[in-house]
Amino acid sequence: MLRRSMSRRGMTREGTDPGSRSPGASRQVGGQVGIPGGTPPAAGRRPGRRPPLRDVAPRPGHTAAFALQTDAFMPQRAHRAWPPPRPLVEALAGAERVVTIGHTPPDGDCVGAALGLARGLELLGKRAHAIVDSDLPRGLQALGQQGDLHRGPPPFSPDLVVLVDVAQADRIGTAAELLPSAPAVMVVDHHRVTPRAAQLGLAPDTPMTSWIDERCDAASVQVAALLEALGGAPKGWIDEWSEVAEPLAAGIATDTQWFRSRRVNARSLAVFKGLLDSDLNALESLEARLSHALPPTATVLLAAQLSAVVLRTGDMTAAELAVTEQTRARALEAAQAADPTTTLEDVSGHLMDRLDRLAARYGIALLLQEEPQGRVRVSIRSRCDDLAVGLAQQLGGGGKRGVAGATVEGRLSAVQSRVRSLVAHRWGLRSRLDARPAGAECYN
Ligand SMILES: [Mn+2]
Repeated sequence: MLRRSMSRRGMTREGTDPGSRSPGASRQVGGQVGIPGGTPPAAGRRPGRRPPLRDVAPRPGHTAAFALQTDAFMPQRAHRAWPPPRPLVEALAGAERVVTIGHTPPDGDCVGAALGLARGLELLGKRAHAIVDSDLPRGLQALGQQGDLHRGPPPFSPDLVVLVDVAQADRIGTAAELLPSAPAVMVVDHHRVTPRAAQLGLAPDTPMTSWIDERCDAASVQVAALLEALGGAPKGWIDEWSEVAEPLAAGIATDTQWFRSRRVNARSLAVFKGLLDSDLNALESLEARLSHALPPTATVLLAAQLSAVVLRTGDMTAAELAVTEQTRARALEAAQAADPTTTLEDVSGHLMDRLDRLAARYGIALLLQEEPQGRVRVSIRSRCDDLAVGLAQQLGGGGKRGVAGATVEGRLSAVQSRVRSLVAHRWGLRSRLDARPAGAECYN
């Protein structure tokens, strides 16, 4: 729960109030986001006239803490930053019993969006039930501490089933069983996907609405926009709405790697700021909670047992980490000795946290994690926007903007050579890649 001191009330209210035309608010949406050392925002703009929105990429160093502390980014209403399509707002307004579903394996955005939407709809007087059918890392478990994040079906029969951050039936675990009998289905996603009724296993003529926007940094931003369009958070994300804001903020923070990822949209920072109400304490507690820090015994064990190589040809390189099911289990055991609440998802999160740095250094970063039932979870990051998504799509997965993944059937070694040959093919090679052990260079 976000703790908010009363003294901060009013600090940013003007900017977050939907009716507000404060100079600060209109300045911000001018697209001319004031950047320290850059052009100062134009003053004296006529009130009531909003200049068109423009995507402004925050510069390196524009982190969440920066956004909350500076007035270079003023808070912005999500439904103004990303106006949701009318049919979705109407479908949600007309629904009484809603199930929200995130993907497996989970991430902060799908948990945040599923939980945030369910909590928001309940505040708007509906029944709602959020499902993520998976074990969760500690930080994400804590988002559902009110017992409102479920793995199983709802105690009511839904009149609307909403998929968030996912558009595939085979990525939602047992929640897929709700789809064939769903009276209506909605898909809210920011990946490069085309939801199809047949693939989702819907009965013929099931009404389906979807909002797919790849420019949106997180499904949690879309959910914030939908809730605002429904009349939620009328005075900003304060009071009871702060409990909706928390998972949504977590979703945006994790999907943007705390705004460190390239090409983060400045509007997402502004929406994030509105959600956290410029509360640095809330930011810090969220950041601490969502970190995947493992005890040293576990990280030492991982470092010793995972395979880390650098694939290269000419001056093109890719870092590849591969970890067996057994090594992950041992690392989990070691971590649980220090903190019994640690889950396997914390181990995965810890490994994935390294990928962004590796991608920055090597161009491509791959993580292959052996999972039960002969499957391998492949996570891909790339400096180049389309590369990671392209590779993941060839493996039957997907993603967006340099962040992608897939779950692939097969043994670790088989999937590893398949991934390597895809990389080689991208690089225009016919021969096998040169793979050199990287060890400490890759994992430290
Ligand atoms: Mn997402």
